[in-house]
Amino acid sequence: MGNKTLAIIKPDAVNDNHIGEIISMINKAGFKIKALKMIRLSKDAARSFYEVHKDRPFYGELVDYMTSGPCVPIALEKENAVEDYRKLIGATDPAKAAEGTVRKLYAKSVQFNAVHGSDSDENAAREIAFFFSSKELIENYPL
Ligand code: 3AN
Repeated sequence: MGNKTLAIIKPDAVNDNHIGEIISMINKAGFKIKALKMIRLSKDAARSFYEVHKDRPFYGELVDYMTSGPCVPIALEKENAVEDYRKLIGATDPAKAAEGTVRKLYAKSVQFNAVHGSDSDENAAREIAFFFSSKELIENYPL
């Protein structure tokens, strides 16, 4: 058992065929996958997911990007999940991301930055519930 966080492999990384490498990095870093799917977000769903950013100048572009192709939301569990996953993915801007992080390897820019990670336990719970019903979250795993 541990804390949960929501990862999303975003449309640019899906389009570039990096789903496998990114999931492998997540597994090797000790996270357990509790739920996973591939979906194409509607504009309304993307607007709602990123509502916290609605007054930011990049909100429209962010919604366009997140609806440009399928993405892969993944509910993860690990002790200290939120912080450890953000360490694994690196800084929002790949130019500032540490060597070996997901964004250093696969992000193209601050906008097309390959992956999402929740920024608090509270947001993780909200974001996981946005993509997954309680029935879709696998309990009693690993065995
Ligand atoms: P993070 O994804 O590291 O939590 P946030 O929450 O600040 O970063 O930003 C959410 C998303 O909005 C980013 N992943 C990126 O796609 C987009 N974004 C953030 N800052 C910018 C920016 N300055 N210009 C364009 N898009 C941005």
